[in-house]
Amino acid sequence: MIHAHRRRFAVRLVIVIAVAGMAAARAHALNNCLDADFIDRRGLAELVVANDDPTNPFRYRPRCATVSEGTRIVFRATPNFGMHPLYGGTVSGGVATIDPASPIGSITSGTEALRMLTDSGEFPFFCDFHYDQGMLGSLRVVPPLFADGFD
Ligand SMILES: [Cu+2]
Repeated sequence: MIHAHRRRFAVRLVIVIAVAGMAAARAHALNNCLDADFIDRRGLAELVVANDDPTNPFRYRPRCATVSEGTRIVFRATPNFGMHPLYGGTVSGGVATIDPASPIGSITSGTEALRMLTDSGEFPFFCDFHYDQGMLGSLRVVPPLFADGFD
């Protein structure tokens, strides 16, 4: 009897936390990345983010992704970052703001740059030349897949 009651409370608590979490995430919507836009790329050692769409050179692929803590992000630019300087930061209301605390930092030359995303959080980024053409995105970093006791 007591156990059943506890279980019901626990289930209710999980639902409340989940709803609160979704509301918080939706409120952010950094760099046009809505919750439904984030593709699940958790559990990978490495993720490549590149403007490699032949039909749209101003689009990052993936544009919005969820990765695990410790994922190595490979940013790739075509033809190079001199033409598509990338900064960690947000674009809101047409105004781009560099986040000096972002682990993405700035990438302004070459064709490839590595970034280790070790801490959980959301890390938006944009191309300084083309953000108003949709060249922006965001990475959500979450704890490792098996940190919750299911391993
Ligand atoms: Cu660009």
